[in-house]
Amino acid sequence: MKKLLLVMLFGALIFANVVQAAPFQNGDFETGDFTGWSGDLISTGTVDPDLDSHFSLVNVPGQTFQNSANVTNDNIDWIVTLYQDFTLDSLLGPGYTMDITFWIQWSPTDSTWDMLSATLSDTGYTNTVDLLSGVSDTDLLNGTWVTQDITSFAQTWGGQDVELAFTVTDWDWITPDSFTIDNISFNQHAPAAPVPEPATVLLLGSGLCGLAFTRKRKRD
Ligand SMILES: [Ca+2]
Ligand SMILES: [Ca+2]
Repeated sequence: MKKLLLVMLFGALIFANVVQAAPFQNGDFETGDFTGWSGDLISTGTVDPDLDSHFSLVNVPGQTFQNSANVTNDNIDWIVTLYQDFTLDSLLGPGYTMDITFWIQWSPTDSTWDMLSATLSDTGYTNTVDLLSGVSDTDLLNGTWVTQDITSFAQTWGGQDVELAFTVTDWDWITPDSFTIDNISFNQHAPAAPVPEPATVLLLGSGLCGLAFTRKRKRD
C-alpha cells in the first residue's frame, strides 16, 4: 500500500513537471493585479509581484488606458524583472506572421548607465529576441508604442513554453529607476491575398480590348 502511494506520488510529480504553461494572459493588467505574472529581484529571487513593493499598478497621466504595471529597483535589488512564462501560440498556417505590441515608458536616473531590456526567449534561453531593438532612448523616456515582428521566433517556438521579460537595471547606483508597461499583445496576421501576376493582368486587359474592338467592328 505504501509502495503504491509512493508510485502515485512519483507519477504526480512527473506529471507536474511536464505540464505546459497557460497561454499568454493579462497583458493589459485589466484584472487589476499581476495575475499570470512573476517578479524576480537580484538579491531576493522570485517574488509574487502582487505581494512585493517593487511592483505596482498605476495610471499614466495623459493616457486613455489604465492599470499599467510599474516596476522599480532600489539599492538592494538593483535588477528587477517582471516576467511571464507561457505557451506561445503556433502560427495558424503557412505565410502567417506574428508580432508583439506593447506600450512602455522608462524613467531612469541616468540614461547613459541605467538599463532597460525587454526580451522574448525560449525557456532554455537558446533564442532571445530583443524587443527594444531599434527603439530610441528618447522614445522610451517619453513613453512609446513598440511593435516587433517575431515570426521567425514563432516558427521555431510556437506551441512551446517561452518567457517574456522586462528588466530595469540600476548601473549608476542612484535609485530609483522604473519603467511602466501596458497593453502587451501577441497578434497574428494572415498572408495577404495573392495579387495577380502583371502578365495575367496584361493578358486580361488585352483580351477585353480585343472584345471591345470585335464588337465595334461588328456594329460597323
Ligand atoms: Ca492596462
Ligand atoms: Ca539609476
